[in-house]
Amino acid sequence: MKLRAVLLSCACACSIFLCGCSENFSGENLLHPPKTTGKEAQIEELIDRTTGGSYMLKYPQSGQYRSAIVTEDINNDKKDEAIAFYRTEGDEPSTHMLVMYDNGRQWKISCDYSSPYSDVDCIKLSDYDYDGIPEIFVGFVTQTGGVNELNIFDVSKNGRKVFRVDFSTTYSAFTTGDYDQDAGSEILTLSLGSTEAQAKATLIDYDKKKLYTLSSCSMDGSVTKFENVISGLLDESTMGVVIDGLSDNTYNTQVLYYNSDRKRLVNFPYTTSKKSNPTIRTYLINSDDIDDDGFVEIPVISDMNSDTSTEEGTVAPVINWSTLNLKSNRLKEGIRCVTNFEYGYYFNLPSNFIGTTVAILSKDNKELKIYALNGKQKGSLVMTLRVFDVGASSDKTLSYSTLESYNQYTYTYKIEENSPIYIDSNTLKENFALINFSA
Ligand SMILES: [Ca+2]
Ligand SMILES: [Ca+2]
Ligand SMILES: [Ca+2]
Ligand SMILES: [Ca+2]
Repeated sequence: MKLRAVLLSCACACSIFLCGCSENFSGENLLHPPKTTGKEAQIEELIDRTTGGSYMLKYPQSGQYRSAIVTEDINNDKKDEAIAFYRTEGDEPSTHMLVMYDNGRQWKISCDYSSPYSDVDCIKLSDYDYDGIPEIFVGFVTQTGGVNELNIFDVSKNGRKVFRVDFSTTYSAFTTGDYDQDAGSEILTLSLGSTEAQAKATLIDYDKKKLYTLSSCSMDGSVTKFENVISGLLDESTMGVVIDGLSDNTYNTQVLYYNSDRKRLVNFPYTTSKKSNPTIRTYLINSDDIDDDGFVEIPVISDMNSDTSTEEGTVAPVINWSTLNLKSNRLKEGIRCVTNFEYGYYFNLPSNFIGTTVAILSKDNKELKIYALNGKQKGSLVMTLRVFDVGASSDKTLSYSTLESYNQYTYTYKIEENSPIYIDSNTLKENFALINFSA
């Protein structure tokens, strides 16, 4: 019985979501949300009354909050507030944002803001004025591709009043965090380059009851899309932002951080080095804290130290998961993996393999053989990673041990008995991982 109820409410939520998604905006198709019960019903009734019953909910396109009606206890009084976006006919293309609170008897409106734009990019809650109550950050999608408008709304302590902060700026991506180590959050906006404007990053801070630009710096103008923006530690005391972007047909990484000594925002490598960018890569592989130690790693892809192709195949690409050394402004290599992009796996190289081995991928990419290096030439075979189609005949797979099965493939390995470089089965298994392409 309980399960059925859960499934039903799930189906209702989905139908609201799908209607909100629809761009069909003729009068006959305006949304009348299915009647729900409890808090949701009261919020919907309030929206109904405010709009005269004819409206279409809009949902944020990116970020943490994706539903058309977001409920969250913003002012920490154990009662949720609600934020909803909608459009009404005849009022196109403007989008309304309603902020609502529960006064104990009924839901009331604390803010009805009308934006001239038709879509919502994202909502973010973050406290920049140190009063313990997060502000509501709302991005609207402008008519210019890749450009959004950021607006900020300040919620009163009792949650019953919401003021629009006299500040707005454009951005392609933005994030918030304590980037200057003063225990309060700043806002960091990132803009792509265009014919009218240079690509840049701007760090916005708060002082004397005002938001102001603390520092800004140039960004790579050839980047046309931000693939991944991640805040994290660069060293023990410096929070930075790591940005993976698409530029022509390659990907690269920029690292932004506030240099407290020089009192300015710095972009590695664009404003720190004229040398070629070591992070350029042809594979879409994003920066991440891959070992969960709080520091963000950047993938630097290189070939192993050997001739790049042989009769049996090509040298497998190696990802050097690197961190930025802020003193030298150089990348510091960390975990190294040989990678098979076609069949989607990594093999972390154990320390005794680094500088002593070469990995060769077969022409069909199904076999990855790691050899000991003999000078610069490949020497004896150490181990093999082999991908089989599920159901491959057992006389083929006989000498291999299974690591994992995924989709239609079985991933297997074999360690050579007389290998000149030591590895045991457990170490091999611990160092093998499938790539999570959806992450
Ligand atoms: Ca509340
Ligand atoms: Ca605040
Ligand atoms: Ca700060
Ligand atoms: Ca890490």
